[in-house]
Amino acid sequence: MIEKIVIANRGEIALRILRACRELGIKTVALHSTADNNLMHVKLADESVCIGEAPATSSYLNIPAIISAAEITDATAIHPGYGFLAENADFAERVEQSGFTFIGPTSESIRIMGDKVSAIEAMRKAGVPCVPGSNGALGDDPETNLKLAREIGFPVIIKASGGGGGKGMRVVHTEATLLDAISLTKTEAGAAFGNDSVYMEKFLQNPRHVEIQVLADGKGKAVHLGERDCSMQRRHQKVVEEAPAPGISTKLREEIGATCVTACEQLCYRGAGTFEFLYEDGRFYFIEMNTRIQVEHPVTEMITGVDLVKEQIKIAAGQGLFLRQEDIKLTGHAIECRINAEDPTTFMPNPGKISLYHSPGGPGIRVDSHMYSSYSVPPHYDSLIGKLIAYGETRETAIKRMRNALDEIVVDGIKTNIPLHQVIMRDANFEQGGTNIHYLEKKLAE
Ligand code: MV4
Repeated sequence: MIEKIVIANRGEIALRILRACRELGIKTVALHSTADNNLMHVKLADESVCIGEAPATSSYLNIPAIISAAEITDATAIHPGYGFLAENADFAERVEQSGFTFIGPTSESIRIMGDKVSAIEAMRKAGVPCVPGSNGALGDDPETNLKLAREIGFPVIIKASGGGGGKGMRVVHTEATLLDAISLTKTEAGAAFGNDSVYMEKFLQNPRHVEIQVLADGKGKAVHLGERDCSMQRRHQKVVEEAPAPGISTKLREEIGATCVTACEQLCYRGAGTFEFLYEDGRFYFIEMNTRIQVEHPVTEMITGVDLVKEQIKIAAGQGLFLRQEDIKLTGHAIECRINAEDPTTFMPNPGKISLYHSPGGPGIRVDSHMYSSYSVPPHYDSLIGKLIAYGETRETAIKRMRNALDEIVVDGIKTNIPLHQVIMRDANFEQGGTNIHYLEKKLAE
């Protein structure tokens, strides 16, 4: 087994990784910036190393500093969490070249999935349903591109191959604007990602964002853990997630899940992964694959009873995957509210000192947070300060528990989006279930 893990992240996920390590009897090294001396997991870790100044580029994105810290502490593995370097193939490669275990997929898998054109190509070959589109990078012949768009049918969307998560895309409604949109997106992509390759897809007007969680052993064996619905979002930031997705039948889940498993097996994928789909009119369309543990992983853990972070570590340690598909049973319903240090009406970040924190509780309530009374939320990073997760035998029960938890939780001294969650949890359409990716933004505009 791995003896000592470097946690190359901060905040709630660093604490989540530390908790998994504790359960597995693995020692922990917390890496942190000068702004993060007082993080909860830094206090709890066996060892800690300050790796740089507050800006992430000096610390959490500083590859030599992270590898040096692993060397001086005699760690054997590095967990990247999410964000920062989690999906940086060069980082994964340098971790392994330096003799450490990267807790995640191979750098090759990360590289393939990081390039959206190659990810889609790999998925199409593996039989995963994709959005009708160019099936590859666009060339620069105007007539060919116009013909392609006509065949796909307007509206189409031009996406940067090096983008993802909402960066570098442009919707095109008419033939007249297509060629300019392609050149603009190419220019922007070149500047933003150092890769001006773009591709075209049919633009789906009212989809839901439904994603499938997988675990794979890297030797051709994989399982899926059902889906999450992450449609409740604003400007590509997820606000509420839930599992299972309302209205997905067992048959459809098993079908799309089995397809993802086959793809993992064909690609010899290793570790935890998420297949992102757009879901519209009862059909799934693959858009991207995430090669990390995701923020919203707890809702899957709640309905499956599987500890995804522990599984990531066990797979990285070479223990393989003991879970079989038939062992994975989805029970009940789980909802996650992301708690951000931000103004609930303007969405502006609102860092500062938490004068008082009181955690909610009761049956089915889980809190993944590094918050405590007197903790100061630094201004340098993402504003996520915690995740409130409610589980219930039914979706109705989960919603009721979430409402109670939101009414119980106290976070004083800074503004948070808790009031927004209180509104969403009492929204009639949310209660109904199955709202699409535009729902929250439309509601907020009213
Ligand atoms: C799309 C789409 C509609 N049609 N692709 C945005 C983030 C990135 N992961 C992909 N995105 C989209 N791709 C086609 N062909 C709409 C979106 C999209 C979206 C997707 C998921 C969650 C929220 C979204 C918000 C706006 C647009």
